[in-house]
This record gives sequence, structure tokens and C-alpha cells, in this order.
Amino acid sequence: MPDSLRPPPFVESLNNDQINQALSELADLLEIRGANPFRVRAYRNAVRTIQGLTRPLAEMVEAGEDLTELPGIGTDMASHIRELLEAGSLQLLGETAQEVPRSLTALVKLEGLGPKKVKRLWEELGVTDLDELEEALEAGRVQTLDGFGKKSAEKALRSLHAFRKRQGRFLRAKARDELTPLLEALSRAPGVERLEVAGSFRRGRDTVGDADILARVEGGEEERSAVVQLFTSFPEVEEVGMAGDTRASVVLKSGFPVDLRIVPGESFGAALHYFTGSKEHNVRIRSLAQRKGLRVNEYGVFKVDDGGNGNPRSGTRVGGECEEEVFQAVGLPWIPPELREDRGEVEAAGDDALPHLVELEDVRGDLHMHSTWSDGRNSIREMVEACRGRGYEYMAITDHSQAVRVANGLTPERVRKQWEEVEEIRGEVEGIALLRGLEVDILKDGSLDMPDEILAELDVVLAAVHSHMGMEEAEMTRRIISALEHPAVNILVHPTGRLLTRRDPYAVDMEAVLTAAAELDVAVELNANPYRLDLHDLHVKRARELGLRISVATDAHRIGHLNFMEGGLLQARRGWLRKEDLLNSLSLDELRRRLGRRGKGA
Ligand code: DGT
Ligand code: CA
Ligand code: CA
Repeated sequence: MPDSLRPPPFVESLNNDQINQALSELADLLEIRGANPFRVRAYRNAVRTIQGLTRPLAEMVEAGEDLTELPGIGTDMASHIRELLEAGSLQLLGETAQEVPRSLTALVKLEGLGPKKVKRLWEELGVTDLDELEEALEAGRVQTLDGFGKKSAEKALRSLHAFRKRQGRFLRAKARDELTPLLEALSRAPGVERLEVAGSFRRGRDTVGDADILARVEGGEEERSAVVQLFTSFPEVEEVGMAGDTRASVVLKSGFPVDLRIVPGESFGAALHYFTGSKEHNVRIRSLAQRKGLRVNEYGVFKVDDGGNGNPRSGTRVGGECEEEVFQAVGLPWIPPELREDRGEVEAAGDDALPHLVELEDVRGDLHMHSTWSDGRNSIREMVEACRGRGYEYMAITDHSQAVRVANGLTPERVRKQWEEVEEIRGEVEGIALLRGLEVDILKDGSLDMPDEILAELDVVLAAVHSHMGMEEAEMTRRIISALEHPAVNILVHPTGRLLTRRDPYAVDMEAVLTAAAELDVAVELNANPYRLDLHDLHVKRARELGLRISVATDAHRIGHLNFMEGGLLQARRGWLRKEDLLNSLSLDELRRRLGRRGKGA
């Protein structure tokens, strides 16, 4: 947690529930670690006592009452409570979380899994969070452990999905995978003329809360109800929330909620605009309309010549069939959905200054990927063939350096060996330039995990943080900037370390990092892995303002991952990037010149 978010002492003390949450989390972690059962029980007892209290602990402490007089509260527990009230956090919890991944506590709460089972999943299968558990369950690996039958695995999967439902947001890429077969089934229904997924999905957000599908259906009531019927009976549907004549909502088995609306042709554009949002963007467009005596809503664009009688469909219809008409009505050009967040796009459109957003054709190469030399699944040759198949002009193989042991990172000797293979492949393959790259680990003190002689001979050096992510913000910021100061570094990759739905970004002052990168002429990456999408959109926009070049790269660990590029570009567009803001839109010559500028003497 960045310091700025930590509650200042005594200003707003934790309430009893929050204290309980910390103590139970600690109990879970200790139990997963295999701590003395008496010790674990002490925490659980304290939690039970606190649950039964009728007064805030903060008040009792302030009144000088002796907490050890409460049943189940000893001296240790009392001092934990005081620490929580004073500091807002518990040092022991932080320390324990260094040993046992905090994300495991979410597993403990699933039906059929207690701390003991979670401990085994962690130790024997390497499961550390819900996503990994889901993977292990679906691959049938959990069922192979002693004491985990088919029944209990099914139970765990069901309760995991239910948990997801509560938790709320889904990776856009997962949502897309779930929507694809559904859209395909719907598109085959008689009368279906057009299908669009609106909402945050269309705006290209990294995660989505639900899907908002719009359908245009030719024909009459019969066709419409057949579409609704098809939608609600789709095999992946777990639960039907509501099903009317032109609307239905369902929840898929994964917990992902999907809405369907059947919209008449004359309103389709207006509905598409309305349901694409964002809410903030819509508010801006509506108020522009009002000033022109118009009403814009999901039914269309209307001239308010009815004195505003409250009927949303009254007045003279002046548009609504396509989105352009909505924008036209308020005197604006069409705005790409990725920009519709009220982050200046309405003003830019008004000044005819919308950016020409980057597209897939602008991408000439991929500058971050792994091979079997470290933790990738495909050989360099296979990666090269796949990149060539995508029509790239260049690519870089960027395996890990040795500090990243779990990824079989390369020693200097292995780097040199890898170059021999690179040389061989260069001789064999035509039509694509294979760059010698490396994803160098930024060590705790900000130095790089590779000798300078090696770094100097690489075509492209990526720098990344993979360890000690719990540092204080100021220290982490210094660590990263000092790595960027090394003249060999070309690109700071996955700059915040976040893993969507799994891990928060580490504490780091991104404004300072981006400013330093701009001064030092280092590029930053927008990592296109759907869990990362790191930089996030606001930082992408800021990086562009600072004049940085951005490398949109897949970090592919297998051939299939090269397709992440598309999702990365959506996020690039959300960050207002144009072709000329990308590093990997440069021609090979321009790229080489740029990479060589920093101390590699090329
Ligand atoms: P999500 O699903 O949480 O990722 O985000 P969205 O943007 O898809 O939001 P959602 O599904 O609640 O609604 C879809 C769009 O419908 C939203 O972007 C704008 C529009 N919309 C929904 N409710 C309202 C509202 O109360 N006022 C206005 N102006 N627009 C709304
Ligand atoms: Ca939505
Ligand atoms: Ca919705």
C-alpha cells in the first residue's frame, strides 16, 4: 500500500470488522504455513470475542481499558490490536505474507477447501491464487492429489465461480473468449442483422463488469422471442436473471454476467452510443445536445419541439440509426470508443484534434518474448517462424537473466551460447530481422543482473523488476530510475508489476519514473499480456504527453501469446497513442538507430 493511502494514526482508526479481518487473515496465513495449532487457535478465539463486542475497540483503548480482561485476548493479542489501531496495519501480517502468498487466503474461503488443503495445493501444485486454482482444477491436477476426490474438486470449482461473481470484474480477454461462441450462436438465428458488444468491452477496458450485447433483429415478435430464447438457453448459461420481449440478462457458468437488448434499426446507433458509454462521456454529449435544443438518448436524437413532455421518444426524430448521427447532431466527428472516458476527447473532437489512433498494421515487430532458453515453451526458431507469419519486419528474443531463477534465467555464459544459435538462425531465415535481446532483472539496489560487456553487445535491453516488490515507494522509485540510468537499458518493461485480478501494482511513483525515462531517452513498454496490460491507460497517455516512445509488446511465452498484440493495441488506443508514439512502428533502420543511441555504440 502506498504511504499516502495508509490511514494516519488515530485519525480514523480501524473498526472492529477491519481488525477482525486482519487477525483472521493472519490466522489463515499462519495455518497455511503450518504454524503451531494453539497459536492459530488463539487468533481465531480473539476474532470470535471481537465479533461479540458491542463497543468499538478503538473507544475501549482510548478509554484506557485493559483488553486482556476480555475472554480469549492475551497480551500478544492486545498488542496486535493496539498496533492495528495506531498504525492501521500489522507488521507480523506483512512479514508472514512474505512467506505465504496473501492471495491464498481467498482459497481458504472456498467451499470444500480449508487451510490444510490449501497448504497442499500450494506446496504440491504450486497454486497461489484463484486463477491458478481454476487452471489446476480444470486440468484435472487437483483430483490427482490424495484426499481430493472428483466431488470435492467440483465443489471447489463451483464455489470459485460463485466467488468470482461476487468479486466483480473479469479480464477483457476472458470475456472475449466467453462471448465468442455465444455471439456466433446468436448470429445464426433467423432475423439477426447485427450484433455488437457495447459497454466497457467495446471501449477496450482491461477488465469488464458485464457484457452489454445489442442486437438488431428483422421480422416480428416471433423472431425476437426466438433470439431471447436462444440466448437464455445457451449451454454456458448458469442462471437467467430476467427474460422479456426485447431484453434478457444471464450469468454464465464462470460468473460472467451478460445482458442482451434487441434494438430497432432506427435506434441502433443511438443505443450503441448510449450503451457503449462511458457514463461520463454520455453526460458530456447529452449536455452538448441540450444546448442545441436536442435530446440524445438510447432511442435516438430528437428535436425538443414538444415542450419536453417527459416522453423520451417524443419530438421530431433527427437521427439515431448510426453512431455518426449522434455525434453529428452535437457538431462533432465520430469518436473512437476507446477514447470515450471524458478524458479530453470531447474537447479534442470539438477542435478537430482527435488523434489518429494506432492500428495493427502500424506494428512492425515485437520486442519482448521468451524461448525455451528461459521459461518460454517454444524454441527461438519456432518463435521466429511465428513472427514471420505475422508479417513482422523484426523481433527480439528477450529471455530472462539469471536472478530470475524460477524462470531458468540466463547466465552470461548462456547468453553467449544463445547468440551462437541466434547467429545460425539469422543465416537460415529470411524476411525478418532477429534482434539479440535480454530481459535483464533490476536487482534490489537498482543495478542490472548482467555484466556490462554482455549488455553492450545486445541489440535491445529490457529492464524489469521481478523481486522485492514490497519495497517502500520512494525506494522502489529510486531503484527503477537508477536502472534506467544505465546506458545499456532501452526499454523499461511491465513498469508497475500489476497482474489484473491477481496482484496490485507495486508502490512506485510513476510520474517520476516516466519523467526520468523521458530525460534518459529510455522507452517504456505497454505489456500486452492480458493479465498485465502494464502500463495502464492513464500512464500510457501521460507517457505520450512526455514524448516517450512506447513499445507495445506481447511478452510471449509461447507462439499463441503473440496474439496478445491486439489487446495491447486496444489499451494503447485508450492511452491516445498514434503510430508515431510507438517504438515498434519504426522501420528496422530507425529502430536500430534509436536503440543504439544509448551507449551501445552501434
Ligand atoms: P462495466 O460493465 O462495469 O465494465 O462498465 P460499463 O461501462 O460497461 O457499464 P455498464 O455495463 O453498467 O453500462 C453500460 C453503459 O450503459 C455505460 O457505459 C453507460 C450506459 N449507462 C448505464 N447506466 C447509465 C446511467 O445511469 N446513465 C447513463 N448516462 N448511462 C448509463
Ligand atoms: Ca458492461
Ligand atoms: Ca451492463
